[in-house]
Amino acid sequence: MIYLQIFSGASNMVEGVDRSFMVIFSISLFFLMGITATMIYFIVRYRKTRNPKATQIDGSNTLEIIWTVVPLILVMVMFFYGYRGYVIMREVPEDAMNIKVNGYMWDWDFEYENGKVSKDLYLPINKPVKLNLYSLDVIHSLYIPAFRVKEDAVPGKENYMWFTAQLEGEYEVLCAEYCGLRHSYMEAKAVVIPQEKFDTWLADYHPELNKDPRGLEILKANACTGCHSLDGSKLVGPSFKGIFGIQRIVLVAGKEKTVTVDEDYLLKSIKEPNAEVVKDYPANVMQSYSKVLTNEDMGEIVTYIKTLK
Ligand SMILES: [Cu+2]
Repeated sequence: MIYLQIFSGASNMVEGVDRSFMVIFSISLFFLMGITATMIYFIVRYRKTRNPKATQIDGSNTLEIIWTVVPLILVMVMFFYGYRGYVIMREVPEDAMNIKVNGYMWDWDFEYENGKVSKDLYLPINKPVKLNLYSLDVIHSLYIPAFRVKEDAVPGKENYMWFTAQLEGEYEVLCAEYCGLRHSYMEAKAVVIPQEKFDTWLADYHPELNKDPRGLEILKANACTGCHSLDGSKLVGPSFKGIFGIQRIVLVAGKEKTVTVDEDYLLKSIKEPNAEVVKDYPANVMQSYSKVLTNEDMGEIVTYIKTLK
């Protein structure tokens, strides 16, 4: 696990961001120390026993000009370094490699130009890449601290970031916009490898083998798996694993009832998720999917859930 990553040359954005940070940090540190020291000096120098009668001061043009002009210059200096770093981030080189990033509750998908989809962000070293950011549900934010890049993925809006990875290694990818219960699990790896290795990795793609069953595709596309695991682990809702055919205690209007998880129950749970909620799971968390999914889609989901023994 990588806790802190201060790799000075991990990407081409590091220099601009770190310089801007250090400029603001130095100015802030200077004033923090200066103001604190002056304050302590004044408390001692002008305490009641030493200075019993307060002096009345009536304006000073010189002072007012100084404390207007000096901060103005300082914020312009901060703006200059911030802007210089920012402009580079928004101007994507023409030869950049495009990667489509889908953020959803609660995972990242990285889709390459040949259609390969990866859970981790593989990157060739010294090659500019443009990440086109999309969200399938709520606002997320793609954050790679070591590369000093962070951009929001906003539903219904296109956003992007670009950078050149300059140091081989593995780096943390995080979500930096609180997006719900499993926000903190929304992590991935950025893996920077030499171009030849990357080409091999990218070419190792077999759409016909990798293709998910249709039901699973629908579950993923609608972010169902954010709340319902496929491996038996308990998330917000019950896991889909081994669920078909078993009996469950559900609550119907506050009363317990035993149901068999069959096709009818699964379809009803998709259309009216709050009608018969399994005991010990929160109610009113899921919304109805009757307007989102077609009957055919729902059938595919049920067919897929049957296979999860
Ligand atoms: Cu998120």
